[in-house]
Amino acid sequence: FYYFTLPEQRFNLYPILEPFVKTTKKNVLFEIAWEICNQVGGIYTVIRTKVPAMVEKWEENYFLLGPYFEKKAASEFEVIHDLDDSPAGKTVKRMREMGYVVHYGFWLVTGKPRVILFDLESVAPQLDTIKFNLWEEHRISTINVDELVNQTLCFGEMVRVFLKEYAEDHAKREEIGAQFHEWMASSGLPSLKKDGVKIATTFTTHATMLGRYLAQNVDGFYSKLPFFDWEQEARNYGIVAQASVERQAAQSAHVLTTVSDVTAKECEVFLGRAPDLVTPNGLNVMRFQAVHEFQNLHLKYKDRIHEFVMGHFFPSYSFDLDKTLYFFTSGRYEFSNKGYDLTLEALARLNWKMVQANMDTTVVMFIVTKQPYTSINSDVLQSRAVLNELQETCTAIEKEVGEKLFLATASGTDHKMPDLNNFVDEYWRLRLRRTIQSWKTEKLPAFVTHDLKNGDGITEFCHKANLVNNERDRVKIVYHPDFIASTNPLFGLDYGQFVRGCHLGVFPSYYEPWGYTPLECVVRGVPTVTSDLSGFGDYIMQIMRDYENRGIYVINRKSQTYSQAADQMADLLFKFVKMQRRDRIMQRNRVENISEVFDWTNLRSYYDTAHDLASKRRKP
Ligand code: G6P
Ligand code: 1S3
Repeated sequence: FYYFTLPEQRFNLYPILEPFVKTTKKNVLFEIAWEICNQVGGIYTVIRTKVPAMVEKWEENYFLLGPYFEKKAASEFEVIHDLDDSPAGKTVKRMREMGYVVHYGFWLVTGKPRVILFDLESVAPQLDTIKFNLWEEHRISTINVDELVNQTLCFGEMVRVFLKEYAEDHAKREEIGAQFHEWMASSGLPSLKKDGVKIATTFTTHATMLGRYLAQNVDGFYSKLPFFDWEQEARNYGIVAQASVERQAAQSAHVLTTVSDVTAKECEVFLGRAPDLVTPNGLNVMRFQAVHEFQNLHLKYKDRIHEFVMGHFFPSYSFDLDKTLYFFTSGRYEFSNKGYDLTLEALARLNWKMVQANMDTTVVMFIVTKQPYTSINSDVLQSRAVLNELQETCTAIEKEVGEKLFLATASGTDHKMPDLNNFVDEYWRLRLRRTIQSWKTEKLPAFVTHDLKNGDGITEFCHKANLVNNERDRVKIVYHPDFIASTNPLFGLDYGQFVRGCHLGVFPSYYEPWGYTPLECVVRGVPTVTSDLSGFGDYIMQIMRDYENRGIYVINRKSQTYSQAADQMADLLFKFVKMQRRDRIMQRNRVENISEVFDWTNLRSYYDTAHDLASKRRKP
């Protein structure tokens, strides 16, 4: 159509001819989530890592909608001051005229997409009306909810207004899609449907509210799953508002997706709708040209972990670092959901096996999560500081001895080997002696690095199983109740570097809709343990036969008892600790080789299919 008209005629003729002319509409996609420019958990990773692949497909017709939080926006968001003439820019302008505070700019992540952030304060005075309408129109009860839920309702409302305004102006010329993630972004979705807004909607859930609560609290959750009454359970746990928004959003969208088959079953029960598609999670995978690059990084960061381990353990006793393996687990503190209980049980059994077998290998298990603490344990900080002092003193002595030795041998005439002791002056001798004295301690190395406010499942287990870093134990525990950041004085590594330095990631989750942690190991060439109840484990079993040989160990938690699963895990960990270095190096190569399967350039297609389907359903 455009080819046959002059530019000035286009818009005049269009309304008259539109019914007779088949035009190709421009496709536009809005992706909406609470975690855009606002990191809370895994959804941030999904969207952020998917951006480059999305921008590649949608180019400038891709926008993200998120909440505005000043502090977070300061580091991730760059304002576009002059509103451009793009359709989205115009809708932002319109909303501002209506009195809303809306920020428009770029999200400063790889791909630099356009992002629209809503200041929730600007709609807060209307909260009562928003709640009234949710009840009147959809029978969603939101009274007496906490502040976070109120904020999500404000966000959902601003998203609704934006999309409605946008569609009114552009639906004639554009095929508009909206991709919602989770209930926190989606309280406006039922009204978009009710008002017949011309947008093809997809709702993706990354867990279900009820699944999360029930898996943690009900024994045998999976066998009882088909029989739960969602409404009654939502009332029991005081989450009626969240569960209702989630359920109605799932039912209102043209397409419902979730991240794994595992969660798909929950959707049927708790959301009253089977998902149309499973959209598995990927990463923006960056592989090195040369294989040895990532192997070198393993060695480099392992050396940094060695430093911590020396500082932490060696004042009490030492062991051979060349025969030491680093295992780790990490994630939010959901003791049984994330499988911390099973991990500890299996480690206790592994310890027993290694002691029985008289092995001289040591396993140091890092448990990285977030729990309330007052400060880093002073003994832990002290030994770290003394190690640094020891290192500095030794370096100074090494330099002094080196220089004097060179001088003495070059100028010597008697061809005798000089006595090195003569080259260290009194000052450095004394300093070294003092450092050595403050280095040694009678205490056992702490198994928690911080002073926790309260004991928890991890400390309780360690005490009960006496897994408290006794010298004879082959499995040592370092429970670090804070997430890892490069500013942390104990490791001085960021999370990705820490992962690279380890030998094995351990994540045998009980409730895990997807689970990024094992995947984050795979792309760095680190073998990992997962479970068949996690979305990732379930997916890998579907697409690969020799996953174990490739360094992905899947614990059977579906059909085994807890104790059988612990045995299976202890056996495979035992097998792992008996591997030779050469085998570990080869296994790291094999696991890293899997990375590309999980690159968003491959996995984006699942989302593309969902969006095409939504579009077809909107206009059958
Ligand atoms: C990498 C390095 C090797 C090193 C090895 C240690 O592969 O390239 O030089 O020997 O890591 O492996 P390990 O499993 O013992 O930490
Ligand atoms: C959810 O975050 P979570 O840790 O609360 O979404 C993640 C992204 O899809 C997923 O990996 C995880 O399993 C879910 O539980």
